[in-house]
Amino acid sequence: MTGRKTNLTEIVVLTVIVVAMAGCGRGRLAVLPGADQLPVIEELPNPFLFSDGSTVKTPKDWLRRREEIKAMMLYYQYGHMPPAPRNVKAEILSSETIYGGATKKHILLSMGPKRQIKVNLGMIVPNGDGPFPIILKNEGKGIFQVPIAEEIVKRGYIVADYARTDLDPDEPNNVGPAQAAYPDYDWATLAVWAWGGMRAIDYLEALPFVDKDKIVFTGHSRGGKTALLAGALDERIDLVVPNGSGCGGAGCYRFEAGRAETLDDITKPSRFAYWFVPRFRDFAAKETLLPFDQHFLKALVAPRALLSTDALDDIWANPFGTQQSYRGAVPVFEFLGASEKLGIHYRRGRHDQNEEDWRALVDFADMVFFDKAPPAGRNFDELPFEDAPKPFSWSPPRAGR
Ligand code: GTR
Repeated sequence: MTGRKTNLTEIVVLTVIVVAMAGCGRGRLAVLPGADQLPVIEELPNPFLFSDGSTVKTPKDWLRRREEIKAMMLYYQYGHMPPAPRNVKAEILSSETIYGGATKKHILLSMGPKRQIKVNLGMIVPNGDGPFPIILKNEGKGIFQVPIAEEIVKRGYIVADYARTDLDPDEPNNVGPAQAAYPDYDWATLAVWAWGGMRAIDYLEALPFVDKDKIVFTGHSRGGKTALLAGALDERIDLVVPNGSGCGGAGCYRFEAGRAETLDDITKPSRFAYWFVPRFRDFAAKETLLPFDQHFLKALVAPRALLSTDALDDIWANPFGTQQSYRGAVPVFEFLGASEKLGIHYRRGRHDQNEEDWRALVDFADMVFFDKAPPAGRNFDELPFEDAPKPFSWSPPRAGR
């Protein structure tokens, strides 16, 4: 056991250094231990523990640990993305006035080698000069699908959405346009979609009427997984709102209640194996070997803001596990002095990002961006599974020690 631990430590430390030095190109990536070399961790792993066994003691230490967590989660779960191409170009295909003064624009973004990746982006901008906070959503096919867009625009927010399937069509055994443009990267579909959101932000944050300190990124279900991944990695995103994201998103792998989707379910070749790197399936029915759980992804967002919105009857999306990973992320937000930036919201009902979810999102955004108190009865720290046992035994370091 001791011998194995020493090896593991050495490999992980070396790998992190190599990854940091080499960038993200697949050919140059070092190898982390395989599932069969990793120790069993029954509880939610300790995010403050470096892979060499030392602990985070200061917020500065956390920055180093954050890089380690990023490297690990991309290696085992999502794959590595190419850097920003810095050549995102926008063509405005149409522009019209709606809602008595707002502007609705259909934009085609092109990017990457030979600008061969093309992504449709929709945007509705309130009347006036701004700068306005912006809510960007990733969609499947099609754009302009936010259910209460008019209400949100009237509350002073830009709503925007992009068609993630323009980057990757959401089919197995398919090399989509983004993967074809960057064949040297091992990015799986969720990473491709998240990267597309970051590229939309490259364009949006440079617009004079966009408040680049108030960028929200959201999505539903597989789009929620996408949103959380992008939000964990891209520090330009000020508020991340995964909705109904469950397995591979805001739910954790180690704990679930009822028949929620498991790592084994989601990575089956007949289902969504292609959303993840192939080695992720090595952890099917062996979740306790994962050196992380999804509270690590949430922790990467801190000290920026994160709200997960979920439906209590959406059992497959593991609302219970979302509460447990929220609890696992709380200590990191607290440690970084950002406890009020982490929120959770449940409603009754099924798998959807409905009007109620959107209203919760905008109320939370109003609170973190403008210090506006939420309407009476709206809480962002209410845990519906009151009897759930605490999913970890570690305690957070005291900041500044
Ligand atoms: C389900 C899948 C979930 C979720 C959902 C969706 O079938 O099991 O992980 O992603 O699809 O995107 O609607």
